[in-house]
Amino acid sequence: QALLNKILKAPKAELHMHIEGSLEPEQIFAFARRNKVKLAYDSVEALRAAYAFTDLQSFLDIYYAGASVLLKADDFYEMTRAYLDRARADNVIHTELFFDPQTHTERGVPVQAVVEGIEAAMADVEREHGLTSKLILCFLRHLPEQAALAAFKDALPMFERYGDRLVGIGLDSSERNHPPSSFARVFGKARDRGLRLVAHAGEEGPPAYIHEALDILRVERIDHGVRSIEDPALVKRLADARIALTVCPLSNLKLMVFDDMKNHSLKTLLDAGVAVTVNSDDPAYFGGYVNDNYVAVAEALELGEQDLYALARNSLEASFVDAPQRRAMI
Ligand code: ES4
Ligand code: ZN
Repeated sequence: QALLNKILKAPKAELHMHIEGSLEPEQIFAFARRNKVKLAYDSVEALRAAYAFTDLQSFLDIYYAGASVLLKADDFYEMTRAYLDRARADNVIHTELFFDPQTHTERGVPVQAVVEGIEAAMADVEREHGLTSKLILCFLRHLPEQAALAAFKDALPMFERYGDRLVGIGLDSSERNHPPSSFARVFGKARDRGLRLVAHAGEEGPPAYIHEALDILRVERIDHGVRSIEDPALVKRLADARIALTVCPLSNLKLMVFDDMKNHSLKTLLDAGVAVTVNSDDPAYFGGYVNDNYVAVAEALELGEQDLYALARNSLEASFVDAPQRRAMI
């Protein structure tokens, strides 16, 4: 209990958080009313009752429906502000947020409104409370690479204008049958511009997708990566190269990547020397914010003080902050 208290209070970074996944059902209904967007659910309770997922796709269908209520820069501002205020309660001192521009531009919302709203909330919270943050633009892998290339081109002015904060790109959405190698060109273009690179891999997809993300996309961190456990040579590679995994335990449980938290690969990966971090993914949908994720693995996997300290420290070390800030944080 004292140990859990310590980890709740420990300064930490959250590195795998889809900002659209922070929308609570109450917020979804409030935005829907305000923006006159029709929802397929009659009430907050009916929507929450639909949060019974069997796999990644069953979640994504509801997640994209939830995001459909976001229309104006103010909506993105309020959503981001609410998440950052919630993160402060968990002693998050730095966060790197994902957003999915294609989810919004296909509904006619300009990428400018999306980034402007999110960025303004980040700037305000940093100024008011010192919580620092960065933004990572994710491409939807269930769409063709052509769509990602178009989204990247569309967002280039955002990388110019908000370069201090909008630091990189990622790859998310349905993993099965959508290998990282399909996105080699767009990641190459981002790399040429000096952007930071991450990708979801090894959540539902095979360890081979993690190898592809490293070898072909040349990413610096792997989002999830929990199925690396099936490939001992890969585990050694991740440990030797200190490639961080941004693991999301409650997400993995809700989406049935593991049938029981006691069977989660986090502790085995940590013991093998992999730079594992703990994150919330889509906290409004998966039943917990970042501290809830620490508590869930601490209890199920009987983590000790060393383990918990390593997880929090890894999160600060794996972040994309510059060296002076990193030294000040650790
Ligand atoms: C996601 Cl859990 C997860 N996996 C892949 N893509 C996503 N987008 C939002 N949450
Ligand atoms: Zn994710």
